[in-house]
Amino acid sequence: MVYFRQLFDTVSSTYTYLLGERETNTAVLIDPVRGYDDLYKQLLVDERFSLRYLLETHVHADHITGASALRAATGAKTAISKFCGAVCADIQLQGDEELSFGNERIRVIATPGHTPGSVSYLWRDRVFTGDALLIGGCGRTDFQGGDAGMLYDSITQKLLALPDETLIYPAHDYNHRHVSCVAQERETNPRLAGKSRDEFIALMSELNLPQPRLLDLAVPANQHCGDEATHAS
Ligand SMILES: N[C@@H](CCC(=O)N[C@@H](CS)C(=O)NCC(=O)O)C(=O)O
Ligand SMILES: [Fe+2]
Repeated sequence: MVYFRQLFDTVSSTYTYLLGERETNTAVLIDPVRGYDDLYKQLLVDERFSLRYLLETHVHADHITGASALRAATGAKTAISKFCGAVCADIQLQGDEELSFGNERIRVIATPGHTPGSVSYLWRDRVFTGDALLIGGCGRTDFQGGDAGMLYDSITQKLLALPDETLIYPAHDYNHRHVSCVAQERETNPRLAGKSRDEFIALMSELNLPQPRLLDLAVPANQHCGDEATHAS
C-alpha cells in the first residue's frame, strides 16, 4: 500500500508532495518549503513514516527550501541535480537514475530548460515536474541559466513522451488546479500545443514577466539547501 499527499504553500503557490510506502513506513518529500517544518514533522509522526529523502526539483527562485531543517530533524538525505550548484546536498543527481524508498522506486528524469539542473521524478503513474511543465504552462526561461529550446526538448521528448494517462503534478499552480495528465497537456497547453520549437522559443522570449519577489534571496539560500544559519530571511 502507498500513501500520497499534496500540500500547498499559499504564499508562493508551491506544491510539496509526500509519498509514502506502508510496508516499511518509509517516505519521501518533494520540494518542501521553509516554515512548514513543524507541519511536515507532525504529518510524519501521525502517519508513522520515517523520512528517507528530501528531493528538490531544482533551485527555486520564489521560495526557500525547507530541506536543511528537515534533514537535521529527520536524518533524511537531500538530493538535487548536480547541475544546480547546491554542494550542500547529500546526493548530487546525475539526472538518469533510480532512487528507492522501501519497496518503491522513483526514476529521476533530467528535464533542463527552466534551469540547467531541473529534474522530474517519476513514481508509479505520476510525474513530479517541478517548474519544467506546469498545468497549462511551463517554467519561465529568462533567468537562472534558462534555455527555451532545451525546455521544449525536455517537455516534448521526455515528459510528453510518457504514457498519455501519466498524471502531472507540478511544483506550482496559481489557479487552483491540482493535477493534469500527459494527454491533456499535449492537447491543451497553450505554450506547447501545436507549437514548433521555434514558435515556443519566440513565445518564451516575449513573456516579459516581473521577477519573482524573492529571487535575490531565494536562489543563494537554496544553493545552501535553505540553511537558516547562512541565509536567515
Ligand atoms: N509572482 C511570483 C512569480 C513566480 C515565478 O516567476 N515563478 C517562476 C518559477 S520559479 C515561473 O517560471 N513561473 C511560470 C510563469 O509565471 O509562467 C513571485 O513573485 O514569486
Ligand atoms: Fe522555479
